[in-house]
Amino acid sequence: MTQRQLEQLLQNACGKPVADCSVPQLYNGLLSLTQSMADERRKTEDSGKKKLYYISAEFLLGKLLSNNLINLGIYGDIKSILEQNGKSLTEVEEYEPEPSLGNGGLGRLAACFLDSMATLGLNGDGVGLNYHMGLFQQKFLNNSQREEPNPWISSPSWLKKTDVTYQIPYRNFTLTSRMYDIQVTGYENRTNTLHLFDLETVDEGLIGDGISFDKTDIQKNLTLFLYPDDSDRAGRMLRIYQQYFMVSSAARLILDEAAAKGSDFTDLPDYAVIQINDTHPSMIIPELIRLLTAEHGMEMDQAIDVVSRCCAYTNHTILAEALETWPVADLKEAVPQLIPIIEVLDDRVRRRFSDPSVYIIDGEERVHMAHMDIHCGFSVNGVASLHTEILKKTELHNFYAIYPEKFNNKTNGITFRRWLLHCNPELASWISGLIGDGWKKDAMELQKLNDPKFLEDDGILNSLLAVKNEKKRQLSRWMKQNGNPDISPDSIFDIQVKRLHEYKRQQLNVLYLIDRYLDIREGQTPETPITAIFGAKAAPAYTIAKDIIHLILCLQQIVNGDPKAAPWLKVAMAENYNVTLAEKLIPACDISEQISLASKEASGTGNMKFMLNGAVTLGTEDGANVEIHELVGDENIYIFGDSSQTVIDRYRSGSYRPREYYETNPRIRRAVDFITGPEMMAAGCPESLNRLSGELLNKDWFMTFPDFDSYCAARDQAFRDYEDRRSWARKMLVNISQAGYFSSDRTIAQYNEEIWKL
Ligand code: 26Q
Repeated sequence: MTQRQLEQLLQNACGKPVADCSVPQLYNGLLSLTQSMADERRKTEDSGKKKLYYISAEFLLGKLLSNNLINLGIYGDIKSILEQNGKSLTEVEEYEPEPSLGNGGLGRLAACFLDSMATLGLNGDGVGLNYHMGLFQQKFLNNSQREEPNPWISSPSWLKKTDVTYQIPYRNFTLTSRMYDIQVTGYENRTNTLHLFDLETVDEGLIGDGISFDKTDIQKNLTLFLYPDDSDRAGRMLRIYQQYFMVSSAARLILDEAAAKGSDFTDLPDYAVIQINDTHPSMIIPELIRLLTAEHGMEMDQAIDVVSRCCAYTNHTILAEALETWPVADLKEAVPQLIPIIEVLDDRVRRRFSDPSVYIIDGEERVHMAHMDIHCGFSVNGVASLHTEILKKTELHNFYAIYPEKFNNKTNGITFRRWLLHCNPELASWISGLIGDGWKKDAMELQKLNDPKFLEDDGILNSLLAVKNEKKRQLSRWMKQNGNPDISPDSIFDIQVKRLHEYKRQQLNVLYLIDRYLDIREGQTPETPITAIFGAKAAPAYTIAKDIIHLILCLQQIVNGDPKAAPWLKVAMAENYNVTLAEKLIPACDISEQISLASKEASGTGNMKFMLNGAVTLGTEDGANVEIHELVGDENIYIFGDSSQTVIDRYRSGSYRPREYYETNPRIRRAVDFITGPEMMAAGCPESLNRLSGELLNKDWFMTFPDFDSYCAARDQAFRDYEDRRSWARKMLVNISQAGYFSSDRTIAQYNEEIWKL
């Protein structure tokens, strides 16, 4: 298609000449143009019999317009058409609301996987829920997080209403679910679909102050929010209602699609493979068995066998509190029809195995969702090699002993379309200038960059630094225009962005910053000024996580307001961290903070995005950091802290006493005392700061103190090494060149070869 023809299509879609359109009109026109182009790439004829269903409570998509334009191969043409007409694609991009259907890594992974499945031409759709308010919007008020609803669905929207509806039965009532579809365009390939089920009767008027609402009014609230506060029973019940709504709709869709292709359901595994993304969709197992037996007349044994050959489970965490268990009584209250099925499954386990640790229903009458997945699925995978090893050796050891053949590793990946082509076109074209365009389809070609002819060429290294510099300038401008602290692009950008969680240890980062700040006040200034950037949302009911945000914001106020320190150290916590913001922050990063307590971060995927964009990792030997370390070598990463084995042993022995570190390590004592010192107390809320300091001194469950000294040493070393710009640029280049392994195209190819077999 020529640019003229494309412009004509766009003009038709907008209903008037491009030059006469407002930004919203251009957005509407581009949206409908891309939707119709995507539809043309829907390959029904060669879809094949078998389909993958990726079922997930979250799909953290990010904005869709640019990604679709890139994948349809028209980004450059559209950009210049708009420019020729005096319009800016950037303004249209900014106008688009970001879908709010996810929270963190698990949801973003699902989105990357959708992109890669379509890109590889695989027949795979996503299935989830259409939360009207999604995850909350974060506002900072009095140095604290405040949550507000995030009404992201605008008109027009990428969501397309379908005619598909299902009746979802609960104990006391039946609800109607309706399917909405979002097209998923692959990079120069087919279009797949994300199916999102929604409740017809949702009432946004239920929302009161902030994000509060009546949690018991299921017929009005079911698809209002992602992860409603489950600190009380009503919240937990709502989660059960939500999960069942998602999986019952998904199960019916899967059976309908298989039947339409000729399945009599005894051969369902030839038509459907179901990837269960963590345990939130696990109820699909008993629900499918129930539908096959109760509504389609299949014998129980056969139904269990058929479903078990369809389902595969991905584990994303070993944190005990995130491994879902539901009281039988709660399930009985909402979805009593599942209880007899779950009891049959548990009964079969008890007849085969004597070890109570592998039962589905435990001695306290709780259903262990992961146990059900492992017994009633054909595959169990972890998301990075260390994580899978820990599952096999420790966390799920008793299951591994029973079913060694089910366990496998699929190291996570990211889509290079969004995380390089889209967010960092400057770097993408710099790379193509050196090694051509092949890496866009085969990410391993990035290794061509790992060549002395580039690594030893000052001109090339300087031009790489210039790209980074430009991205830092862009970020600084954006931060300033959007009410965030003023940051200098000539400082070192040290960034930690991710969900706020104690195991990710934002608090360790803060302890370092306090220490550094106090040093600066005493005259020990760094060579190059440092900017420590944070972005994180805390779950609304997670008190300590909110305390940590409060601590960061108070420190930001103190440090940035101190004329002695501010020229050397800035703290900048960006508000409402989301995919759109990540796309601005990651390309501008020099040092990527991946400092979780070893053994706790299953994989991490931010670490991969930073590496791909030429940041150097400062991290523990945890999750995929281990694989990054192996790929780039000791010279090109900063590793610190106790090993996962040491950590696991320390938990086992119960020997950790944080107070001993506080009493014997003067730097730790100085930093912790600062949290409850007069300056902090004046800036913040004493109750919150005291609680946090008490938590560290008495519990420190994620062991920040034992790693403190080695963290400080590694971080200081990285800051010193940054001074040698030439050798730093070489580290950047090695990181970029080795990032190809972390393309989600590789991950998805492995899922397909070893699990899905489409
Ligand atoms: C559980 C119970 C009750 C309420 C909520 C939850 C819950 C919600 C979300 C539990 C877990 C999550 C999300 C987990 C998540 O994002 N895990 C991340 O998955 C990434 C992709 O595999 C990994 O890279 C990260 O290491 C992992 O933390």
